[in-house]
Amino acid sequence: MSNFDDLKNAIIKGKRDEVINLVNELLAAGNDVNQIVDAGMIPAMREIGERFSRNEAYVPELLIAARAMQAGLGIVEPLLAASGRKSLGKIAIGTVKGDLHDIGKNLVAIMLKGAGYDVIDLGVNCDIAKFESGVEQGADLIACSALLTTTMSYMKEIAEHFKNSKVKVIIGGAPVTQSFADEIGADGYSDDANGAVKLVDLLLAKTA
Ligand code: B1M
Repeated sequence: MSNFDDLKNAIIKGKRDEVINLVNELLAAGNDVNQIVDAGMIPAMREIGERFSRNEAYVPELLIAARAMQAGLGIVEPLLAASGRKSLGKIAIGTVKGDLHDIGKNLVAIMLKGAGYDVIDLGVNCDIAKFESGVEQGADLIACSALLTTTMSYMKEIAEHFKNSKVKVIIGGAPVTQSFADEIGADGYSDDANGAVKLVDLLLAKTA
């Protein structure tokens, strides 16, 4: 008989097929889909994120866990939508204009999803109009990623564009720093995917 801890551990270890079997077993046993997500799946991504922050797990482990999480989410997502589950908030994430790097952005997106947020993935090469489209779809917060020193400057335009709106803007990516975030007036900065989740928790709780 499977339980939520088995599911959590299977996600952390990145055992995709086991995750699919466990989610199906838990559903077949009559468990509520929200409970499966809250007790098995979200804690797994929070845990792997914490390990990543403590340098006890690295990008490959995070990607493998994310892949296993995605497999589980693929099964529960239609059921969650039907259950009327309330999300913690909606985030539009994208890599900024001129920049095609998306591995870090995808990690941040999956961690946010894993933490219980609705995520609109706008993809790469996103200009302000693209981020605006995320806001039109109901995003409370915009998360921007940049990997190039030549593209991070565009974050200033994004921060300025949303300055007088109620939408929060957070930034991240290898060349980005807290002092750059302060300088351009972004609402927050994180240097990794787990930190991005904590930042969003803080910013959206403050505005709730
Ligand atoms: Co490019 N590239 N690349 N590249 N690339 C870098 C970034 C570079 C540092 C390599 C180097 O020269 N040493 C360099 C940038 C130099 C600079 O600007 N100072 C560089 C360059 C120059 C280029 C090209 C210009 C090369 C060329 O064509 N001449 C070109 C640009 C294309 C473009 O974007 N217009 C280019 C192209 C590519 C590939 C397409 C080949 C490929 C990208 C594939 C893809 O993403 N689908 C690629 C790759 C893979 C890299 C490196 C090797 C790895 C980047 C990566 O994925 N890291 C990179 C060198 C390096 O970093 N060692 C390099 C892993 C990822 C998990 O980390 O994205 O930092 P990262 O994300 C982290 C955090 O930063 C943070 O969380 C993540 C998880 O911890 N984070 C956020 C990221 N976004 C966040 C958002 C947040 C919060 C946190 O909130 C909003």
